[in-house]
Amino acid sequence: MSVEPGPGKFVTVPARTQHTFCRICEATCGLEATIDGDRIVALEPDRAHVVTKGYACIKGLRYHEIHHSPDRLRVPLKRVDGRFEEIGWDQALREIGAKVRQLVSDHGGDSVSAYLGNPISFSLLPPILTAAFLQGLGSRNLFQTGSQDCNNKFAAAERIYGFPFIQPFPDVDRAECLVVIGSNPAVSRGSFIQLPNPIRRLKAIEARGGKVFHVNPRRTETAKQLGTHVFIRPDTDVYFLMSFLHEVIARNAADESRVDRYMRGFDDLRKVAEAWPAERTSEITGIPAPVLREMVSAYLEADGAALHLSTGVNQGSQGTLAFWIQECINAITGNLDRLGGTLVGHGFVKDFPRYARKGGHTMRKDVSRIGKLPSVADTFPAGLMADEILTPGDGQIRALFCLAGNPLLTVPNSDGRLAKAFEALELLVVIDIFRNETANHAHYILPGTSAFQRPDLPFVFQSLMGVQPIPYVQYTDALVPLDGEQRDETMILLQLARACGSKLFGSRIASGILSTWMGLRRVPVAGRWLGLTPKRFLASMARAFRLGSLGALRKEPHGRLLQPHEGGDFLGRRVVTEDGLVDLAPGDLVAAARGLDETFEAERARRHELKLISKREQHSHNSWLHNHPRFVEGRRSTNYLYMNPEDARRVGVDSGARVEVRSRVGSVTLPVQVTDDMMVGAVALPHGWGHQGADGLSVASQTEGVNVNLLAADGPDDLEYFSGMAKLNGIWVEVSPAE
Ligand SMILES: Nc1nc2c(c(=O)[nH]1)N[C@H]1C(S)=C(S)[C@@H](COP(=O)(O)OP(=O)(O)OC[C@H]3O[C@@H](n4cnc5c(=O)[nH]c(N)nc54)[C@H](O)[C@@H]3O)O[C@H]1N2
Ligand SMILES: Nc1nc2c(c(=O)[nH]1)N[C@H]1C(S)=C(S)[C@@H](COP(=O)(O)OP(=O)(O)OC[C@H]3O[C@@H](n4cnc5c(=O)[nH]c(N)nc54)[C@H](O)[C@@H]3O)O[C@H]1N2
Ligand code: SF4
Ligand SMILES: [Mo]
Repeated sequence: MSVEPGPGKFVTVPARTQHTFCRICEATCGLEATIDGDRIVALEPDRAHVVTKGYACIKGLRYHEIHHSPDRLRVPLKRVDGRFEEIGWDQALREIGAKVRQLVSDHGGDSVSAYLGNPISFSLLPPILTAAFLQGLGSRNLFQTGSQDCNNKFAAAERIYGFPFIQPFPDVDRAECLVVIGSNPAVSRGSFIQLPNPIRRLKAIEARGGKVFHVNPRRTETAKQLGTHVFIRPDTDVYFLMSFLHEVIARNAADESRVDRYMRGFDDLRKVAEAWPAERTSEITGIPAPVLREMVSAYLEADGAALHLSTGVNQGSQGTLAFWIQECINAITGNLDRLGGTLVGHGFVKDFPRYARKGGHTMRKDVSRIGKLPSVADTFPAGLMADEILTPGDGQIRALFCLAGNPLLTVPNSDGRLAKAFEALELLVVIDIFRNETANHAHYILPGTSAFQRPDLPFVFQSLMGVQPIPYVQYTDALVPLDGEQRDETMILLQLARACGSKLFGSRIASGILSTWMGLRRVPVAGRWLGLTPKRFLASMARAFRLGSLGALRKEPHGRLLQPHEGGDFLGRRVVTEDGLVDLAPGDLVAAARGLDETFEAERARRHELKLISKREQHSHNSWLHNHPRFVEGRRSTNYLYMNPEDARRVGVDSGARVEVRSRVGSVTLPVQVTDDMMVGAVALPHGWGHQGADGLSVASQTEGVNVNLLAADGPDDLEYFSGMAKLNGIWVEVSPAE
């Protein structure tokens, strides 16, 4: 209850309850908020939610405290003589607009770039508008977190299925065998699959007599609760998958009639696999041949099985090849497009891949200025940002808009070269809810909204890719109003577009994704759109998605179930390659697979050296939840290097000792935790730390953790070729006791 002064008396306003959904991770759990005036006083899991059914984690349940943090940005700031001063929106937009117009006219559109961070990607409109904003300026330079977590999947899917966003996911609730490779859903709640309550759902596989395997250099929180854990040496998954495929083919387990009817390239694929019997690869993967065979048997005997690889493999050096082989195994064994195997969702837009492909959306065929790396889903790798900014010449980046991201902690070689590059920018604009490490280098900081201040529909993975085992839709209103001078990111982007002269809706993607579906003709300038509120935008999109009015969606505050999956409606119907067949042997991937002999030998030569992997933590989310006091209490106020007892003995350290970790690129010093959860030869270090200089984050700046990305290399030679993925796992390191 709160008491507000009425005319001449006090009126008591009762606290109210409103349902919404969390936008921290892909699970998008239903939440029930208790709101008192402008304050959210409590969050509970929404027990009546149609899918998440009362599931939520500690991060979502404490999000209101992040939202109400005293450190939240409330006014626009401008850096003057190294200090941040308050500035009005009009002036900020005018000055930013003038600078961008000058840069575009002097140096062309590519001189202006943007980095789209992870949190805002869970809202529907801002990512689409950011792409439109840049395209409207004539810039190709959009960077995004995809090159830190998943672009290899987009690159491979474009080749195999004809479109990057066709992403089959396991039908977890019906599968009888699931092989989880490089994912720890107990902590992450998965990726490229909406997976609230992962433990209950994975345990159910075992309860119905099925099998779950975890292939991982670390015995994870998930593996400790269910299934069989199999250690794999970091960044050797492609060899494991090659042997898996080899074994499947050797057993004649391909479903030949299905392959003949719906796929092409099987003979070439067979040749690729020939070279990789399990005996050969076990030497570097560490997976004994009999163990691999046992997994293959379980997979083939199951009535519905899926291999599911995720971030742990994506962040290695062969992610595109690994994902390609995984998809081929699921496809040729008849598990693709069947209940219990892997499914391809419909999303809310009928035939989106076909339609988007026809319009060329997210299918650009160009290469980066530096390193000539291909664009993926119309973005360039974030690991190129420093080079693109620091290397003079035509198309050099001079301005960067950073929306809800913190590249100075999350991108390889951040803080080293990237910090230097950011200082060299003529314009850095950060749109965030906190003044983070990146914002400290900004010329302007614009205060955005927290998820609870924005109305929303499900984000792109769910709306357009449909990676939902149980399809549903939910709309949420904003829960509380803007505070101070914060603005909704949708409006900020529209206002920036107008100020900078971006022909927002003259651009292809925006006219495709927004104008067409919203039944509107091309509109050349942003000005016309400024009268629209985010809610009206969403209303148009909901109608275009054939979801009805927002009013109707609002009447279903716990979500609305959509048509359940039936399987069998993808192959032969929704594959959008030229001939409609699944391509099992894309030419350039087959050619690259030939090069694996060489990398295999290089791995073999270094098989006794230490390799570093990343680790996610229950109470962290990438770099941005360390500013909550409860999340960094006590021994959680730092990250640790996790190490097997045998390796620790060799280095001569025990738990609590401080060690120096060195890679080719940099070094960090931190305390060690000795644990036999780690494989011998692999060490793990959680990312997202290193906040000591962040004076805008009063809690996080007091923590002691170090930035693991000082150890990861950026630049074209160190990124995976097909996708520009940063190599964040499998980094060669040396560890020694710190002085
Ligand atoms: N070594 C290593 N590095 C990694 C990873 C790893 O596993 N290992 N993981 C990678 C992965 S998977 C990802 S996705 C990236 C993430 O990389 P980034 O997206 O660059 O980093 P985040 O920490 O997610 O940054 C979030 C920023 O968004 C702000 N923010 C939060 N909510 C909102 C909002 O609603 N509006 C606005 N305007 N701002 C908001 C936060 O304050 C914070 O400053 O990091 C990657 N980096
Ligand atoms: N609590 C929490 N939840 C999160 C996040 C967070 O920061 N904190 N981040 C969110 C984001 S942005 C994303 S993208 C998702 C990612 O979610 P997932 O894709 O499920 O990935 P992770 O949970 O990071 O699990 C990666 C696993 O790969 C293992 N691994 C590392 N290297 C290798 C390797 O070379 N081979 C194999 N086979 N395994 C390897 C690691 O030990 C780790 O267990 O999580 C999201 N959820
Ligand atoms: S699992 Fe946690 S962080 Fe992810 S959506 Fe659910 S409540 Fe939010
Ligand atoms: Mo991510």
